[in-house]
Amino acid sequence: MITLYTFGPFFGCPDASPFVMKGEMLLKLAGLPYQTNTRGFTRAPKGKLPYIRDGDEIIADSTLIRLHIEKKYGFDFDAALSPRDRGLAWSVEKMMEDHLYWVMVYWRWLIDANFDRGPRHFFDRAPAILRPLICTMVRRKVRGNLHAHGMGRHNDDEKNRMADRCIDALSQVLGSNRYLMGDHLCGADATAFAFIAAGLPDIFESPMQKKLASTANLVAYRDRMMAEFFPGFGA
Ligand SMILES: N[C@@H](CCC(=O)N[C@@H](CS)C(=O)NCC(=O)O)C(=O)O
Repeated sequence: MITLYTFGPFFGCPDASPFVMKGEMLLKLAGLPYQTNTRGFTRAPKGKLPYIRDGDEIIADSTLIRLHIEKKYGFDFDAALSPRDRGLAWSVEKMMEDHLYWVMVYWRWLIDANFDRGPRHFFDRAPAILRPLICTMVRRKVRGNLHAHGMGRHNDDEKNRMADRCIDALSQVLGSNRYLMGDHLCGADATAFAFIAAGLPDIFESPMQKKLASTANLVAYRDRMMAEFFPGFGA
């Protein structure tokens, strides 16, 4: 059976990480049996989660997990989509992963109050004497990642305007569809669900959270997807 390495549920979500939620959704969409394991981070081949173990193979990165499922199991996540919609779905997914994600990282990790309510608790099991040092080091690394990506170089107003356009674009693509691209699920539903779910918890106070929470079709989509795929979690 496939093992998916995860952080575990946090903030009312099936996982703390949108990429892990995406990975789990991909396994669900493909109908593959899997188990989760929250103890794999220190052995993560690329230093990040998710990764999976599938027999003798280890595949790290949610997109590579998708490609692995497509190749090994012959599963086409986008079977219901036209060629144009395949392209659109992939683009929307990458907009969330490579753009919106970094705004989310900023609000979660670099704003003290949000960090205290959220990511600080990832380290609750570390020895008390080391916890402040670990938090400082990890936040420094996150700040460096944000700077290297480029999103971290923008002021709040600039980040907010960029995030708003992403959220509007996502909402426009979803429209009144049941799933992201229409009546049928596709691969990008894994990502759309994961990133909307990760952006909505109101313990992370931010303009981005407020914008998401006031975008009715995205909230309703999160609720529908949560009920269908993670019924234990509620909205
Ligand atoms: N491109 C990767 C991104 C995964 C990723 O950024 N994971 C984050 C959590 S959201 C992580 O594990 N970060 C740990 C670290 O950078 O130390 C994917 O699609 O899986």
